[in-house]
Amino acid sequence: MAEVEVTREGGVQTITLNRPEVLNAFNRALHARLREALKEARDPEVRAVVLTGAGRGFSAGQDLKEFGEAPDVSDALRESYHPNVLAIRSLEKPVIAAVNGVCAGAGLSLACVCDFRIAADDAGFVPGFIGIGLVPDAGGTYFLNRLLGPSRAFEWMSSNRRLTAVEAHAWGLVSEVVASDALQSRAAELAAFYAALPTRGIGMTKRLFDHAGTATLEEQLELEAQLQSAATGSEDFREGVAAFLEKRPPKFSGR
Ligand code: LHQ
Repeated sequence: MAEVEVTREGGVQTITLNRPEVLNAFNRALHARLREALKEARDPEVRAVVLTGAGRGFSAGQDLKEFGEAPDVSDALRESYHPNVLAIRSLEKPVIAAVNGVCAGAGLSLACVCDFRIAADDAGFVPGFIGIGLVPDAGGTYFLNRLLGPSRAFEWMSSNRRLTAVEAHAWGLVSEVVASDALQSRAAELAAFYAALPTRGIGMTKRLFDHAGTATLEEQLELEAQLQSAATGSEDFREGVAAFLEKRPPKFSGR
């Protein structure tokens, strides 16, 4: 059985973490397969990605059995988690986390690396790290700081409190809460919606918001100007303007 399953439906690639017997905890094989899946997602025909989990968990974070075997945790993080975190951020298309169940530790970090999250009504968000004396990793402090603000992020991460999907929605951590049995169809519907939009423009919007996290106003204005110039060179820009002038719906190709 593959540790990560990949399916393609039109312009949507769905990546399913697939170790349900351990709530999709990350082991080396899962990291490696996720890396391949994220490479496949670079295909220009893929215009939106859904990341989800098999069974009743999204991911319970690091596999604590395998962790015991790691000689050096910092090297393990650099070699296994970091490339996948960076691969998601550098994908120039939306990556939607469909949080189907419990989401803990580095699994929570990974969900927060995605562009946005929707959750099943019975999903739970568990910091995990401090429960075993660790600090948040795999980008957890970077993204939670931005999503929740430093005070709320610190309070939550250090308390190890389990958050319900409804609370996560109230905090802005997830953009939608869906009945558990409707989660995958809603994720597919949302991803298909994004896959029909001007993908290059969306990819560059993602880059701009990432850049805004650390840039000065002058740097941000400059990157906006450069990427707007690139956007005006896209086929989708020409199609968007033509459709507007011809008073018809646009048909974007993603090019
Ligand atoms: C698991 C796991 C798991 C293995 C459930 N591993 N089996 C750290 C260190 C080094 C390098 C890289 O990065 C990291 C980052 C991290 O992610 S640290 C945080 C690691 N994660 C955790 O500490 C969470 C541990 N899990 C839990 O606290 C609970 O399982 C949660 C709250 C997630 C879910 O609780 P329940 O719904 O009650 O499920 P369960 O505990 O019964 O788990 C179901 C099965 O999954 C069970 O196996 P079993 O054979 O007894 O049925 C668990 O042992 C297994 N499992 N998490 N991380």
